[in-house]
Amino acid sequence: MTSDPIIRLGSLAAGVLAADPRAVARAMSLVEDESPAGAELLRAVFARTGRAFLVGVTGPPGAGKSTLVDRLTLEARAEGTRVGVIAVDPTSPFSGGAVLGDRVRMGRHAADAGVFIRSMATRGHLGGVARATTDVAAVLDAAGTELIFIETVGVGQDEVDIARTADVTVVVFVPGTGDDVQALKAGIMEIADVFVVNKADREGGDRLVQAIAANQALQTWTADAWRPPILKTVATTGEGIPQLWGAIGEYRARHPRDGTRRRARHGQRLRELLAARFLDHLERTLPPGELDRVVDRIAAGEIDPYSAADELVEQYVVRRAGPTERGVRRARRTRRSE
Ligand SMILES: Nc1nc2c(ncn2[C@@H]2O[C@H](COP(=O)(O)OP(=O)(O)OP(=O)(O)O)[C@@H](O)[C@H]2O)c(=O)[nH]1
Ligand SMILES: [Mg+2]
Repeated sequence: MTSDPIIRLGSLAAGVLAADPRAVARAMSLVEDESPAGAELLRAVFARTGRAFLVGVTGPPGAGKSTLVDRLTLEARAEGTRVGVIAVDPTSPFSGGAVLGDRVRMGRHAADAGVFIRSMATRGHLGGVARATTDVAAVLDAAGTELIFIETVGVGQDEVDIARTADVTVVVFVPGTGDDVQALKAGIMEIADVFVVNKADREGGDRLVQAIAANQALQTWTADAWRPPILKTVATTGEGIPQLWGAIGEYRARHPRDGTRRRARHGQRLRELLAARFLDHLERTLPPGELDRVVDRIAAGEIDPYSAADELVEQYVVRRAGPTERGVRRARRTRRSE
């Protein structure tokens, strides 16, 4: 292999596009670490993304999400669809535990070249997870993965956000845990396109179905609106899985060219990148020590952080804008005061 990083990266991108498992695994690590090489790789393969369908699966810890995804993967593989699975684990401080657990459950797909499985630990920097998940999904997409499951524990806002921006969102509940009440508070009801009551072999499955239905009944539904179905499953035996698979397919068929969520994902990503680059740029433009001096003033109670931020932007961004910009701003102000 050549030592030239650009050529190396080029061959990595080629490997990803050819769905070479080692290249895909390496590429996913690069983007997950948010390394510059990861960004370069995404640049190289981006034009080949946009075909994958993202299925968000979210719900409380231990609800059976991985077992469900494992079953759904079997359904997809039976149709010859190439599958990617991204499991986001908020608890593990490093990826070891999550990877092992999911490997055990997803073990039957280990030898299947049509399935990529990735566990991502959040490593305590929650803000980065949504970002990394989008990018890991883009790598799988570029590798020709047609269906990508994203499993998140529906506890934090970040996990909920990840599930929300998938093309279809499956929300999993289990009977007898009081999760239904918590979920209503967490606002998870609104993001569901399909409800699953898993562990329906347990007591209270029907009661939970009724509770979700009662909640749904509080909303007004227009005739053509998609009303999220509420399905009972036993993921361990496969009961109800064909119905769940069918519901996902139906949702997809009913929203054929719905690019809204894809657009939302891109919009979110662009804003994140801009914010990071803007801060970077500002830190490079400011006189040395300026930021620390402002922090000192905030700490001393001389200024609040909001005014400080406004002041910095006014001084180092707005005033540096070209004369035309200034002219436009002045013209606007004059117009307003007229
Ligand atoms: N009785 C019963 N057990 C189930 C069912 N589905 C999953 N389980 C069991 O529940 C446990 C948790 O399942 P997982 O699939 O790991 O759940 P998860 O939601 O992915 O868990 P985390 O990723 O840790 O949040 C496992 O022991 C499963 O075998 C079900 O329908 N009925
Ligand atoms: Mg799991």
